[in-house]
Amino acid sequence: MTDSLTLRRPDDWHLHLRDGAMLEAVLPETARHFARAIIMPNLVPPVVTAAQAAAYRERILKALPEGMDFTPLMTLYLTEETDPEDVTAAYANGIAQAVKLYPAGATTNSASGVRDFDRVRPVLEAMAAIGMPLCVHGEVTDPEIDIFDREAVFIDRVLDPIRRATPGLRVVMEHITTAEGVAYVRANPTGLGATITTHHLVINRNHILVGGIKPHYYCLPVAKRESHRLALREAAMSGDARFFLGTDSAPHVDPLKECACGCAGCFTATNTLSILAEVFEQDVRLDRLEGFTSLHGPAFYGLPPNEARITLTKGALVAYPAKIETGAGPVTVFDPGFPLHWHVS
Ligand code: OTD
Ligand code: ZN
Ligand code: ZN
Repeated sequence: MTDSLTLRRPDDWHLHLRDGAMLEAVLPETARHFARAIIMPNLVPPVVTAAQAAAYRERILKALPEGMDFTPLMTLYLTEETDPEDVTAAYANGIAQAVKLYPAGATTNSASGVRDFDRVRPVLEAMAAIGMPLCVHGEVTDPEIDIFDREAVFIDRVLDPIRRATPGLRVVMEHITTAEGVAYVRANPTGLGATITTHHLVINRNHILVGGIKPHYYCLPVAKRESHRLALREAAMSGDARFFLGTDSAPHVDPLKECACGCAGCFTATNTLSILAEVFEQDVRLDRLEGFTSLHGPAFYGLPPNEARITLTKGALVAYPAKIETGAGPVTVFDPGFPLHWHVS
């Protein structure tokens, strides 16, 4: 039986760090284990320009505790006014690694996102020309489409047409939640990757709704039925380099989750690696964990994998706080619903 596992230090290819007091509290939770992360730009106001991304990057580095080693990889929030030249210069200068596409209204702080996809064509074409990845929140916002179908419909109505119209555009389908998402990646061998979150490997929609509503399991895209969770697990553990970890760890203070109109987002930074080790072990795939957490993402983004290593050791129950305290209020840590035994060092 394996009880110790050494991996290259992982990266998180989709992370929400927020700003101010929340940033200060959640950043160490990620930096403790992860070397790099793709930082989501959905602040209020959003991080749209290269100058805004550079300033946000400085705030992150300033909030990083002494002695911690962490590199934020910045993204630009795509709007209908985004200037293609600002985007390509940001990529060339290393200020931003990717652009983030939010359909307007699809998720938290996405109001400035894209309504008319034709209006961002020049940006997408400029990105395709230089190989800059587009990270996509793949859900339609049409009120007539059932929330559980929004990802699959987005692939057909929006993503596939955009990719066909923009040859060479490199796309990351963020936080896929469906068997259709997995199948679309598999059917398109070039220029397409997908992140998978920790929580979508663990919960299905029953976990949110059965026996009382569980606000800390509510996120977007919402968890789907069990067959989809199983498809995600299979993809994450398949060894296919197009699937990699993006936790989508998305902190909200408890009063904003535990209320009549609760915010979407699961905060998983604190215990993500212990959960993933447990999940991969459950499916007898610990040998595939390093690819998912530490190798496939850098390969997609054209970056070297980290040289540093972490060790996961199986032992007594892993203790983690139910909540972390932040200057903005308490944030509940994701509860996977099963005990954790893999310690990270
Ligand atoms: N989903 N919450 C948030 C973002 C994500 O779609 C996402 O990336 C958030 O709070 O920023 C969430 O449920
Ligand atoms: Zn999203
Ligand atoms: Zn996110």
